[in-house]
Amino acid sequence: MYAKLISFMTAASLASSTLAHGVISSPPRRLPGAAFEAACGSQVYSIVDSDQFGNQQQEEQNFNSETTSACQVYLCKGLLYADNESNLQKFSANQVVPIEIDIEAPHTGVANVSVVDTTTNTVLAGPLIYFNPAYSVSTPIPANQTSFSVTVPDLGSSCSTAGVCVLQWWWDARSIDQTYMSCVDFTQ
Ligand SMILES: *[C@@H]1O[C@H](CO)[C@@H](O)[C@H](O)[C@H]1NC(C)=O
Ligand SMILES: *[C@@H]1O[C@H](CO)[C@@H](O)[C@H](O)[C@H]1NC(C)=O
Ligand SMILES: *[C@@H]1O[C@H](CO)[C@@H](O)[C@H](O)[C@H]1NC(C)=O
Ligand SMILES: [Cu+2]
Repeated sequence: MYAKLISFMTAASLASSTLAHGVISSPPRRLPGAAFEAACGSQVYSIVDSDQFGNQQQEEQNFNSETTSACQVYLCKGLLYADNESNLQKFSANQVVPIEIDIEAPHTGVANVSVVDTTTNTVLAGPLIYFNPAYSVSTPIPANQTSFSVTVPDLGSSCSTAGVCVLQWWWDARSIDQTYMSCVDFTQ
C-alpha cells in the first residue's frame, strides 16, 4: 500500500513537472549537453534534457553530489556555450533581432531580455525590452510578448569572443516561485 502511495505521488509530481512553461524558440538557444551534465550532474541534466521548458527552481531541487560549483542555474539555467557552438549568432551594433518565445503554460510574472556577460554574470546592456505583467494567466498573452524584436547596442569589444555574451530572456513568476531563462550566444 505504501508502495502504491509512493508511486502515485511520483506520478503526480512527474505530471506537474511536465506542465511545460517557456523557452526562446528563435534565434537558436543554448541547449543541454555533455558540458552542462558535467557541471550540474546527471539528474539535473535529465530533467532539463527531457523538458527544456522547465524552471530553474526544479533544477535546484535536484542538486546532488554530482552538482559542481560550475553549475550556475541563475545564468541561462546552467546551460553552456560548449554544448552547441554551431548555434552562435553574430549581431552587429544596432542590429534589430527578431525573437520568438514559445510559452507552453503561462504564469503571471515579469520578463525581460538583456545582454549578459556570462563570465561574470553581469548585465552589459538592458533590459532591451521588458514586460510587466508578462505571460499573464488572466488575459490572453499579447502577441508582442512572444514575437518581438530587440536592438542590440554597440557593445564595443565586450562581446568579440565566442561564448562570452548572450541575449538572455528572463521570466520571473514570483507568485508561484518559478523562474525561466533562455539564452542565445552571440558575438559582435
Ligand atoms: C547544434 O546546432 C546546429 C545548428 O543550429 C544544429 O544543426 C545541430 O543539430 C545542433 N546539435 C545539437 C546536438 O543539438
Ligand atoms: C530582468 O528581470 C529579472 C527578473 O525580474 C530581474 O532580476 C533583472 O534584474 C532584470 N534585468 C534587468 C537588466 O533589468
Ligand atoms: C505590446 O502591445 C500592447 C498592446 O497590445 C502595448 O500596449 C504594449 O506597449 C506593447 N509592448 C511592447 C513592449 O511593445
Ligand atoms: Cu510553468
